Amino acid sequence: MKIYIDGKFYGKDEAKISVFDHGLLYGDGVFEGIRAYNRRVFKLKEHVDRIFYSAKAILLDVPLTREELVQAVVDTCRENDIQDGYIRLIVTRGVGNLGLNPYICKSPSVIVIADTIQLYPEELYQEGMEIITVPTTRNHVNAVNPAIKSLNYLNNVLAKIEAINAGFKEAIMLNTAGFVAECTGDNVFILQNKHLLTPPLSAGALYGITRGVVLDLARESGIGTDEPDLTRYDLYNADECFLTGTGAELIPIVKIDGRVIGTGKPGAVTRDLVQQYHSLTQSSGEPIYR
Ligand code: PXG
Repeated sequence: MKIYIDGKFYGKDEAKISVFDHGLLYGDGVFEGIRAYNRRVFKLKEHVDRIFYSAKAILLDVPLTREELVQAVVDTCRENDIQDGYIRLIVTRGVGNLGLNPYICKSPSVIVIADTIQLYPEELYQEGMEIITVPTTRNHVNAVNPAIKSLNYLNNVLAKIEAINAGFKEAIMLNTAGFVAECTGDNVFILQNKHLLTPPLSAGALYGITRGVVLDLARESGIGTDEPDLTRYDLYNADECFLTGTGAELIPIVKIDGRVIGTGKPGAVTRDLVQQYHSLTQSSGEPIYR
């Protein structure tokens, strides 16, 4: 495995950053999780745009242009002979001292890792997954805005721990007002009266790339979409439910907090969107090999 750090490639054991990097000391940095399918990087421009937006929000200057960042990702995939894979793009604040002040850190680092990922077992994609809501509240938008894909994921990690300790693989997080925000690493959708609904970004959700693709696919199929505030009641009474994420793709949800969703099987609209998403991932993206 070859890992990209600031323009050079290193073997897995040699790919290291300083213990004084504020990415490690304070979670001060931003990242992206990206997928490659069929020798192409899916929605690469969208991921690069989002890391620039995340960086802007934390006053971090990405040391490369958008074009150079695209190139770094593609080069890392090629260096690792990637056909299908999962890519982690990271920009850290860089080396500073033990104080919080980020302005001490003069050169942010760019890291690209190309690997594989399997978030959930295949059978759950067929049968649907059961999830719960957890006590840990999603970060308030005026604290660390969940729209920022920052290296500080403790809010999500705490919720994930609560899910796993209770015997579940993913958790729904509510915001400080009690509305549904998102899951620890996935956005959440429901189908209600033939309308596809997902929480608004203001509820404290990441502007998921997969979320955006699914909203587009639904509209193209003539399915109405909306982004209203949702409560747990809305989830429990949904006709269908699924989660979206780069790693998870679309995964059907059939039970939430013990309530059976719809028929208890993945719904027809969900299954149709899964099909459409798969064909899109197979047929589009930034080519790795010319
Ligand atoms: N919400 C959050 C909080 C995320 O971290 C998504 C939604 C889905 O966004 P995209 O753009 O991928 O459709 C994410 C991204 C994991 C893991 O191990 C998940 C993500 C990132 C890193 C790790 O579950 N999901």
